[in-house]
Amino acid sequence: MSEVTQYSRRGAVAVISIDSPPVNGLGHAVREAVLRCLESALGDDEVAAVVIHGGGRMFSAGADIKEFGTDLVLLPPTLRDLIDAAENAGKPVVAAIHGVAAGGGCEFALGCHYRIAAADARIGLPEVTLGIIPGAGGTQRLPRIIGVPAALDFIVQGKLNPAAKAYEVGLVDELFEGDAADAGVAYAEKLIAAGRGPRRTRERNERVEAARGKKEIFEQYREGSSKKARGLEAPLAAIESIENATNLTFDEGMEAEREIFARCVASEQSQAMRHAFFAERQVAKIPDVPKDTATRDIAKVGVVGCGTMGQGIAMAFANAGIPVKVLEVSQDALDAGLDKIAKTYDSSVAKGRLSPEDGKRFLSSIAGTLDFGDFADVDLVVEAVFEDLALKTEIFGKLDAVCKEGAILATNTSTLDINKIAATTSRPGDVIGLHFFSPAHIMRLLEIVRGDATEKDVVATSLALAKQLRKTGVLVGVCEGFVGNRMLLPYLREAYFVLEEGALPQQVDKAICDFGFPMGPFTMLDMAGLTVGYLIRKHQAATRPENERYSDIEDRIVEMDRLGQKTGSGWYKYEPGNRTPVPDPDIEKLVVETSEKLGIERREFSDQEIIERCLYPLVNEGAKLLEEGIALRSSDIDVVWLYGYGFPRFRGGPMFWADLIGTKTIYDKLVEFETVHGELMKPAALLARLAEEGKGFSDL
Ligand code: 3H9
Repeated sequence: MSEVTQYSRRGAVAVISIDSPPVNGLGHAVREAVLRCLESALGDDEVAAVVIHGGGRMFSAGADIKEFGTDLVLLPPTLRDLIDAAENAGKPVVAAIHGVAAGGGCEFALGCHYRIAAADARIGLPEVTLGIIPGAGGTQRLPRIIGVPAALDFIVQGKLNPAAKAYEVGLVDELFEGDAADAGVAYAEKLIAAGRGPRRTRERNERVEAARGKKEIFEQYREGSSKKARGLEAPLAAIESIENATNLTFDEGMEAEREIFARCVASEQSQAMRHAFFAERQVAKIPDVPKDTATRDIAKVGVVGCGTMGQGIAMAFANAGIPVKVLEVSQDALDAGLDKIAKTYDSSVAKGRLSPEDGKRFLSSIAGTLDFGDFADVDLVVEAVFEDLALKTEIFGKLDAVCKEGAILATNTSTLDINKIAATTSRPGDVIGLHFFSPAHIMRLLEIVRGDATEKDVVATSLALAKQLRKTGVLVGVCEGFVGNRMLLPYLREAYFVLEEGALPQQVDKAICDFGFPMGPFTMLDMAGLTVGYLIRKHQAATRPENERYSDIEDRIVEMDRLGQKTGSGWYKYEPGNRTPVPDPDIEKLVVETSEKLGIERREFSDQEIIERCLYPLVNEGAKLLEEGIALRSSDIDVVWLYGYGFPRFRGGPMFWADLIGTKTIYDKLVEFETVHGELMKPAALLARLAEEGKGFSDL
C-alpha cells in the first residue's frame, strides 16, 4: 500500500490497485509502488494468483508523458522492468481492465499472463499519435498475442479500440460487466481451480513465426501508411519494429524497439505532437474562470440564418442531441436551408458515415421558424447571418426583446466587433462570439470570443458547450478576424505577393502541402469560395493606407465570375463532379501579366523561400495577438491552427514550430523581408524581445 497503490488479499488472490488520479499514469512513483506490491504478492505463500486493476476511472493511460525527455523515464524500475516482473512471475497475473488501457497501460496488460476487460473499456496503443512507438514491449508482445496483421492495425492506426474488438482479436480473454477487481478475482479463482499457471507472452512465438520473411505484409502496410499519414515518421517506425518481431528473437526485438523508441522520442515530430496533446488540454483552462464556475443549462438552441453557416451550426447542435430552431426571413429561404440540411444527412447516410436511424433522429430535432417569438424559450441563440453590423445589431435588438432572462446571445461573426453588438442590447454580459468554422458540423475548432462585458459563466458555459459539441473551444479576445483569420490574412497576402514576384499557384500550393498542410492556400481558397474574401477586401479598402502594397489578382479572378470550386473554376479549373484542382493556363497568364503590369521581374522561388514568406508573417501576427492579449497563450494559437486550418500536427502549430526554428532566425528573416518588402513585414515587438533574450514563445 502506498499513496498511489492499494494492496489487498481476497482469499488466495492478491489484488493490486493502481491509484493515481486522474489517469493512473505510470510515472516513476507508480511503477515503484506497483512493483513493491507485486513483490509482496509473489513473496506471500498464501497468494496463488495476482490481479492488477486501476482505481478510479480507468486501468491506465500509459507512461507519464511529462516524464519524456527527463531522467525519470529511465530511472529503475522502468516500465519495462515492471512489465518483465509481471511476466516472469511464477504465479498467474491477471490484468482486469476497465475504462481505458492505453499505451504503456496496455503494454503492462500485455505482459500480464491473462487479460479481462469491462465490456465498455477501450484498449489501444496510441503512441504514434504522440510521434513515438510503443516502447515497453508493445510492438513485440501484441503481434505474439493477436498476430501480425491485427497488431499492425492496432499500433499503426493508434486508436483506442472497443473491448469487443480487443476480445474478437484475442487481445483479452474475457469480457465482464461490473467491478474490475471483483471480476479479476473471480477470473483468478477460476485459473487457480483449473490449475492454470503463468502464460508468458514472450514465449508465444507461433503467430510471429507465421509472418516470418513475409516482407509483402509490411511493404503493403508501409505504402498505405505513407499515403494516409503523409510526412509522419512514427507509423513507419512502428511497422519497422513490428517487422523485427517476426525476424528477431524476443530479446533482440525488444532491444531494437528500445532504440527505435529512443530515436522517435527525441524527434522534433514527437516533441511537436506531445506539445499538441498538452496544448489541446490546456486550452480549456482560463485563469480567471475557475474550473468550478457554474455553467448555464443549454437544452434548447436557436439559430438565426439558414445559409451554409446556419445549416452547419444547426447540425452541430442536433448531432450532439440538442434540439434546434432555425430562423429565416422568408419561407423560401427557410425551405431551401432545411432542404439542404436534409440532403446533407441523406448523403452522410448514403456514404455509410451515419446510420439511417441517427440521420432521421438528428433531422427531426431541427425545426424551422420565421418568428423571433419562437426563441422565447431557448437557452442559447447563435446568430449566423451575413457579415453586416447594422443587420446583426438589428437582430440582436429583436433577440434582446424576446429571449428569456439568462439566455446566451451568441454571434458567429468572423470579423465584426462583438463589443459593439453587445452594447446595443440590454444584457451585454450574456453576449459572446461563437465562431464556427465551415462546415460547422464537421470542423473541430470553435473560437469563443469574449467581449469586454461577457460574464464568466457565459465563458464557462461556452467552453463546456464546445466539448459537448465534440469541438475544441479556444477562448480569444475581440479584434478583427480574431486569432485564426487574423493570422490567415498575412499568410494569404504573402502567397499573392509571391505569385506577383514569380511563383505560380500550383508551386505555392505544393510547397505548403509538402510542409504538411492538407492543401495549399489557393486550393483552400477555391474550396472555401472566393466571394467572402472579395467582400471583406472591398470593405477593408476604405481603411487601407494608400501606399500599402495590395495584390488584386484574386479580385480580378472573382470579377471573371470564377468563384472557386462551386463554379467549376477559381484559382484552378475543375472537371465536372471532380474536386481535383487543375492548373489553368488562363490563370498563369493572368499572374504573369500582373507581374508585367507592376513592373516586377519574375524570378525563381525555392520551396523554402515560399514557406518563409508565407509562414513567418503568420507567426509574426501570432506574436502581435499575444502582445495584445487577444490570445491567452501561444499554445492556444497552435490549437486554433491545428484544428481550424490544418497546420500539420507533427509541427505542433505555428508558434511551437517557430520556437523549434528559433525566434531569432525568424526575427532576422523578417527584418530582411522588411527592408525589401516594407512595413508589412515589420517584426512584432514581442518577437524582437524574445529573439534578443534567446527565448521562445513557450517561455512566456
Ligand atoms: C506511452 O505509454 C509510452 C510507452 O509505450 C513506453 C514508455 C517507455 N501522461 O485527456 P484527459 C493528463 S506514451 C501524462 O483530459 P479524458 C492530461 O494531460 C502514452 N498525463 O482525460 C490531463 O491533465 P490535466 C500513451 C496524462 O478522460 C488529465 O490527465 N498513452 C496522460 O478525456 C486528464 O486527461 C496515451 O497516448 C499521460 N499518459 O481522456 C493516452 N494521459 O487535467 C493519453 C492523460 O492537467 N491519454 N494525462 O489537463 C489519453 O488519451 C486520455 O487522457 C484518456 C482519458 C483517453 C486516457
